[in-house]
Order: sequence, then C-alpha cells, then structure tokens
Amino acid sequence: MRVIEGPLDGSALRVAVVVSRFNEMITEKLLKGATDTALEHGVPEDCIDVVWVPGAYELPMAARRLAATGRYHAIACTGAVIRGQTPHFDFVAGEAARGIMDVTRDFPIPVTFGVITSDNLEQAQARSGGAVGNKGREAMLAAIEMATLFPLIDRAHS
Ligand code: INI
Repeated sequence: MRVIEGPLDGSALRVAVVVSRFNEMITEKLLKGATDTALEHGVPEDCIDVVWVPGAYELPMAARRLAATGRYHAIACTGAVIRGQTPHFDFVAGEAARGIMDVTRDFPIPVTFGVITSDNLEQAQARSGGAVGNKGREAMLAAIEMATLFPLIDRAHS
C-alpha cells in the first residue's frame, strides 16, 4: 500500500485568487483568508495574484483565463451568494460551481471553490472568519494541497 498526500508547502507555488465584488463586505474577508493562508504556507508574496470580478457568476470566466496562461499552479475562487438577496441564487451559485469544475476538467491545475452559498447574511458572516471558519482560507488550503499532490501522483506513475 502506498499513501500519497500533498504537503501544505506553498514555497514553490504561484497561485491566483479570484474574488467577486458582489457582497464585498463578505468577500474581502474571504480574500484576506485566502492570501493570509497562502503566505502562512510559504507562497512568496510576489507569487500571489489577486483578480477581482463583478460577481460569483464571473468567477469561472476569470479562472479559465488565468489557467490558460499556464503561469499558475493553483487558483482559488472566492465569492458569496446569499439566497435571500436574489431569485437568481440557484443560477448564480450553480453556474459558479459548475463553471469552476469545468475549468478543472480542461486544465491540469486545481481550481478550488471558496464560494459561500448561504440563506442569509448571518450565515455568510459565520463562514467568512466567524464561528464556521473562512471559506477563502479553506479554498487556499485545498489549492495548495492539490497543487503539491498532482506532481506526486504523476511521479508515482512515471
Ligand atoms: N453575485 C454574487 O456573487 N452573489 C450574489 O448573491 C448575487 N446575487 O444575489 O444576485 C450575485 N449576482 C451577480 C452575478 O454574479 C453576476 O455578476 C451578474 O448576474 C452579471 O453577470
């Protein structure tokens, strides 16, 4: 049996965070969670790019463009879709999730999902540095782990 795990060592990584402006009082905390986590895990500051987009619906579009440059080892997408604010909730949240997964199918890097999908503002606050953690931090941790895992999988089969 062999166990393959990606170490949370970002020192050799170049990453991007895509962050949506909609619900910015929430998403700015997700962004900080993501960038703080990248720095804490050794990603050099000049290897972290932050890209703002209007809303969660636009996250996959920017992630795709970033992935296509071939310059990043991982991309973390962050946003906040709050059900009470829009009848479009299911479309916006669903398309963001599906679109991000589509990018991971088309490019060989992890693109992670740090999008809060909540019923109300209180739940969003709890997931952006409150009682239930920080989705931006989670997305960056997952991005680092997957980006260091992929070459280990490749190496195990070469
Ligand atoms: N975008 C969000 O990121 N969160 C939301 O809660 C939201 N609501 O409520 O509508 C939202 N809408 C904007 C959407 O993401 C696009 O920016 C817009 O439809 C233009 O394409």
